[in-house]
Amino acid sequence: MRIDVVTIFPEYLEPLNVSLVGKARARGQLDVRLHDLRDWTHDRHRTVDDTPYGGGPGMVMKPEPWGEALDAVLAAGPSAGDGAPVLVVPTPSGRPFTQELAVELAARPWLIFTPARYEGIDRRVIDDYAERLDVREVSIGDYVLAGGEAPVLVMVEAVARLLPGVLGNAESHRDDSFAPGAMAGLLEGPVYTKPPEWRGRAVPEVLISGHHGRIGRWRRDEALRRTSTHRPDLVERCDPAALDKRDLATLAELGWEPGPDGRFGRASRPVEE
Ligand code: JAH
Repeated sequence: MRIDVVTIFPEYLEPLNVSLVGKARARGQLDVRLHDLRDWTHDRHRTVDDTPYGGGPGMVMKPEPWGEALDAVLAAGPSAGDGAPVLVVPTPSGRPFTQELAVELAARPWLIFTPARYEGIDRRVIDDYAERLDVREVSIGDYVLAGGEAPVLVMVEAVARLLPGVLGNAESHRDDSFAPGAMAGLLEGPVYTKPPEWRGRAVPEVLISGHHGRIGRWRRDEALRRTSTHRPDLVERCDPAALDKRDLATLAELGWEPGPDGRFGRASRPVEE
């Protein structure tokens, strides 16, 4: 896979040289190219921002450097026919970045990321490239950062680990909480390793029992408990058909019951008018 990133802070993306992504690059599984947006400015101060039309706080990224940068990156990309790029624009006003989107992006041959700073990029840039490219405005969560570089690090790692041959067996992704179908969209429960006792805390007996049936059941109950506590929205969204009798009993103990719509709700929820 080829990934281009256009940014005014290429040094912010140094972590792409490390660990899983760095190794994938060293092995030739991932070709990441960083570009300094200021290389496509023409004034003494290498200006990339200007005041917003209509007034208001902050600055907006000028369209011309982005247009020249993206045209140059597109012209220097993998040979035509190898597949059109997806343009990924991190923004707090984007669609949520999910495991599903990571899987979709991992199947594409070429991604171009355009992390902004200030109040974002002049709208016309996104609108212009959306006429020619698959453009995805994406948010990695409901908080505001100082720019899109950290989200690029997040998204590149989420995508890179899905590429063929990047993850070793020890870290295989079958059981990822958000892997489609893994645990019916549940969060993973706790994990333990040696020693069997640490600071007076024992590893749950069942995990040392060797009873694989009981272990699987215990893990599923823990996953349900954790999901109920941390992500009740995932329980509400969960397909009851993906759950067995024991799951339903555990959820009932946690205060959940299937509603008339077949979805889960808290048992004592008020009846809707
Ligand atoms: C902030 C440009 N979803 C997290 C996120 C993504 C992007 C930005 N902030 C938060 C951002 C300033 C300028 C992008």
